[in-house]
Amino acid sequence: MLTIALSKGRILDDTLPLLAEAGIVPAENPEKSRKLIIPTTRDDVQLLIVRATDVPTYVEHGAADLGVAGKDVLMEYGGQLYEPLDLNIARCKLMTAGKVGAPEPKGRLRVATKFVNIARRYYAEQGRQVEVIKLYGSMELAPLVGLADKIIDVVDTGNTLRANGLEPQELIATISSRLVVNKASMKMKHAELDTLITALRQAVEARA
Ligand code: PRT
Ligand code: MG
Repeated sequence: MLTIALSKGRILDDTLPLLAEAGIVPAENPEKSRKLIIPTTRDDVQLLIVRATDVPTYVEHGAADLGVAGKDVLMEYGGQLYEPLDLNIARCKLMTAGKVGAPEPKGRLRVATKFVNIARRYYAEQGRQVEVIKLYGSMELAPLVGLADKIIDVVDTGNTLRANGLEPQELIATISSRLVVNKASMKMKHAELDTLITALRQAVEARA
């Protein structure tokens, strides 16, 4: 059995067509089903539906053999995972953002984000003193109410920033979703995984 961890929303939407080209189709619609383990048209493959930020955890611990996660989530997680394939989906940018026209604060910068590890690393590399404030969502609010000077978040169109009077500032990384594979599975199930990864790679390349 191969178990694949996926999150609902944009990653599922963009991954299902690639899996279909590799011959794997869910037996029921994961977006509508309340089930968290979804069988597929291949009786040796099942899907686990988990939160986007939990995908690396399921894969690293071997509860799933493989999964799909944004590079932002992987950079924040750290951990020991194989990352054999860039699926080139759910593309966006990881950026700093602040209030439009706000002057660069002197001294210690307050940065609100759910990406606390990335934030600490980024500002440490610049030798900049920061206070990192952990949030779980609605990061755009923080500079508006004086909780933070800046945020770090993923940006696609930039509409969410603009709607809140914020502007993108520094680019930290360009992001896409990656296939991640458990290290022990890569050894124990090498033939099956190799076939699947090759099929997915061909599906990705056929689109480029
Ligand atoms: O929603 P949940 O809290 O469960 O987790 P999540 O937000 O991490 O998951 P999900 O499904 O929203 O995102 C999964 C992955 O998609 C992320 O890890 C990114 O790699 C990638 N991705 C691509 C994005 C976006 N584009 C994106 N635009 N993730 C989030 N957004 C947010 C953005 O922060 C903003 O709030 O969508 C909103 C709209 O963006 P704009 O710039 O188009 O306005
Ligand atoms: Mg989300």
